[in-house]
Amino acid sequence: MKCYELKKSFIYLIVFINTLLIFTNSIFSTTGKYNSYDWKTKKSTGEIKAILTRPPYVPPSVGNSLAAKLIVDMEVIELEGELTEGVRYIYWTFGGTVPGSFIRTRVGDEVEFHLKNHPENKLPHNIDLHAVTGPGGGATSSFVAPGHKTVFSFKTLNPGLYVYHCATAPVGMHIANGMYGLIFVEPIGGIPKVDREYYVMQGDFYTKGEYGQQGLQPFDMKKAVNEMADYVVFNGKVGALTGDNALTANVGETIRLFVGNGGPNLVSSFHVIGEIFDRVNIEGGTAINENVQTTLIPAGGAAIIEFKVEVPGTFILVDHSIFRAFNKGALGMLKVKGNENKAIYSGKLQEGIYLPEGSTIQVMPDENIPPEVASTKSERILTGKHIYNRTCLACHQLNGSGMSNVFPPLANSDYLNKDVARAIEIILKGKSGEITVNGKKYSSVMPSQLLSDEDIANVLTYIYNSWDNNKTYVTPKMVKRIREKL
Ligand code: HEC
Ligand SMILES: [Cu+2]
Repeated sequence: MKCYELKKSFIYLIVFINTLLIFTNSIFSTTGKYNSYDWKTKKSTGEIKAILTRPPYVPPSVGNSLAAKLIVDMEVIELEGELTEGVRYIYWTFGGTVPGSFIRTRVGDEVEFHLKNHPENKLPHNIDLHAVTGPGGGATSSFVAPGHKTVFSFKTLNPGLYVYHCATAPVGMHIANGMYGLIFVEPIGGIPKVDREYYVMQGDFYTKGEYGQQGLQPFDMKKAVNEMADYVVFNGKVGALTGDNALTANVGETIRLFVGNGGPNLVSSFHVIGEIFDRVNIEGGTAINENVQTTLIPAGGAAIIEFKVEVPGTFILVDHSIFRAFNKGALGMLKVKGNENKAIYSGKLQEGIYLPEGSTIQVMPDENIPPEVASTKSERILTGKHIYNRTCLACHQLNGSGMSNVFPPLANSDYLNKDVARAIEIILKGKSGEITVNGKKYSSVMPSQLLSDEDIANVLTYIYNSWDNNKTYVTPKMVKRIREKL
């Protein structure tokens, strides 16, 4: 009897200690900010100021901490920025960036949202968060004129990755100018830890001038209504995720991409060249699809994408509506460093890099095209032009103009004109690493081109004798000599 009582109280003690441990753990651990707890109502009274991050960064996980009152402080800022090199645009932003600051919260949080409209702004704005259960997703309560602020609150009922955006008339125009971002509501207990998390959001832009037309470009309402986008970009501008701005990772790491699509019009066929998504939270919800090549992200929608990187190289993020990627800017990069794994990927390419689609032309021998014979300089120029259009144009663009931050120009290129042997070598071997062309840095990948000596001589003669280059005449003999030395 006595023994039994002792055992019972011992069990009580254990249970008590355990409960205490669990409480202190959830109150003090993970973020270290949850330090108020109302013992009567058994609710956290913690008021936490939300950590907001600019793209491509994501705030730290909130893990399995208790729900709390989360203060989100966001400012609407209208500012001039660069859509691509030499093209200025007036962006309207949540927090000064496109997409707007990333908000991370958890199910059960009471979010107190402070929206400020900077006094120097010209227009009123508001916010509609898809994570809100309530009229207008908050839009009806958050309309705010320049120089004012508004506060409203909501409870996060559903976990998931949600888009937020401005919903002030004309709604399409506010979104087209960059007023969108993501809010992630973690499920109870949090989500599995990964090595790296990034924030990527697609958007389409409509300008008075065509793609690349220089100067300050006003918004074009007619093109927007007709859904004729001039730019389709990740994170607000061409090249926001290329070159020095590329996302980075190491071999063996697991990456989680929080990908949204602000639209206003276009649906994204999101794809990473050379990777397969191990897991995708479809449309940002709870359902997980596995082993996905391309995931559809609706305008005003999102997806959580996870994959492990097994081999080094540059992996290209695209909207696989592919002209958008190569001609309108929807192209980003994930640079993975580490040791090669020949069992998973080996090939004649350097660093195990997967060829972007634009270059499949070179890998397939031109079986159906009879070889064109050229013996004079002018014949080489003519033949070279056909080779250029088939082989190089996809990247270096019409008239050798290149694409800012991604593909260097061949027109009037100081780099090209300085050294013929080097140019021949680049075509034979491909090129990666940083180079400077006409004062601008490029750090990208050109795959080797499977062309004959004859073809290389012709295409280079064409390029050297076009677009203000220095008129060098390249012969098959010159190419042969360099090929033999490689
Ligand atoms: C898949 C895209 C792609 C294709 C196709 C391609 N290039 Fe390139 N090219 C690049 C990139 C990217 C660079 C810069 C590499 C770097 O940053 O190190 C480059 C660099 C160059 C350069 C040196 C830089 C300059 O601007 O003078 C030359 C010359 C060149 N390419 C010629 C060609 C020719 C000729 C062809 C066709 C036979 C061709 N390229 C096909 C992507 C491509
Ligand atoms: Cu607005």
